[in-house]
Amino acid sequence: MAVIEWKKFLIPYEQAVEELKVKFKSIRREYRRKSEYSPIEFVTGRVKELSSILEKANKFNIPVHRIEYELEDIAGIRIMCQFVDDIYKVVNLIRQRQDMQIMYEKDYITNVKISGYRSYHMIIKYPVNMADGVKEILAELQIRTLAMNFWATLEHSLNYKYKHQIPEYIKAKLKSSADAAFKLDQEVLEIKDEIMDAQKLFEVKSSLVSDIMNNIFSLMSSGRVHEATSYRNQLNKLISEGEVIELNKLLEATERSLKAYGEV
Ligand code: 0O2
Ligand code: 0O2
Repeated sequence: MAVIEWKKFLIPYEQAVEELKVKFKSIRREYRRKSEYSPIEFVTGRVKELSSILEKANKFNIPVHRIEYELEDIAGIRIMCQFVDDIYKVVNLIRQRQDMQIMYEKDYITNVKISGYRSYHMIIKYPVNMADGVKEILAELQIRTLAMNFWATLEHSLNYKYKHQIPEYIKAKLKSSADAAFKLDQEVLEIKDEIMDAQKLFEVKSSLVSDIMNNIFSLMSSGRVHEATSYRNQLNKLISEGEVIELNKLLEATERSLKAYGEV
């Protein structure tokens, strides 16, 4: 295939990656809007480099016309979770979707790879609406914790540097760091409720602060500078150490002030 043909070949994959990133990021946004805990921490995506596509096709003896059917990770999405049990929540969310079809799943969390690699993979068929019709492509979803991602990223760079011939002493270090990442995932799972409470508290407080600030701006813009300044000073005192109950009281006070002047 000529370069121009390759560029054309990759268009639906590029579109699929963009769309899937938006879709998974929206799930996170929806949870946050509802002030609920999101099993998705962040999402990344990429289209495989042409050199890597050709390298993999060569390795597995895949002829050019079969690449789109046999190379499943030309479009790749990575979904990062904070905790191991979030991964299975995300897997279930994906299983319920109507806009993608699961071809098969690979659970490298239960079946850890010899390298120490852990992650949950799902190969999906995804329809892309192109200018001249629908094109179905294959995409790989990798779902993993932050610790799994940290390890896989380091190991991937070392494999790249040593062209898959990592020296034994580095391999041994990688193996023990994979064990450490596994232990980290297990230990944080034990304090998941504590961590979730802390994160929720942070969300609640920052939402209160932003509502109070909005009210202060409204007071300010309607010329009640004195009142606004007084609330601003009270908020400054509460921002670092204030409890939710105190922030709530301040929010109510600013709302009363606005109501008194018929602004809400
Ligand atoms: P925000 O505001 O940071 O939440 P893009 O095209 O930029 O949307 P792309 O090209 O995949 O997405 O970018 P990239 O650099 O791969 O990162 C995607 C998102 O993941 C970005 O957020 C990064 O901030 C976030 N990200 C990357 N690495 C980490 C990490 O180690 N921890 C956390 N928490 N987030 C990370 P957004 O979507 O731009 O939005
Ligand atoms: P990239 O884009 O560089 O990440 P394989 O037989 O392993 O070549 P297969 O059978 O198609 O590939 O799928 P598999 O084993 O499920 O792996 C697909 C992808 O999972 C890999 O893509 C990696 O992203 C990731 N992966 C699998 N095993 C490992 C591992 O031991 N370490 C790390 N860091 N990542 C792994 P590619 O092809 O490497 O491409």
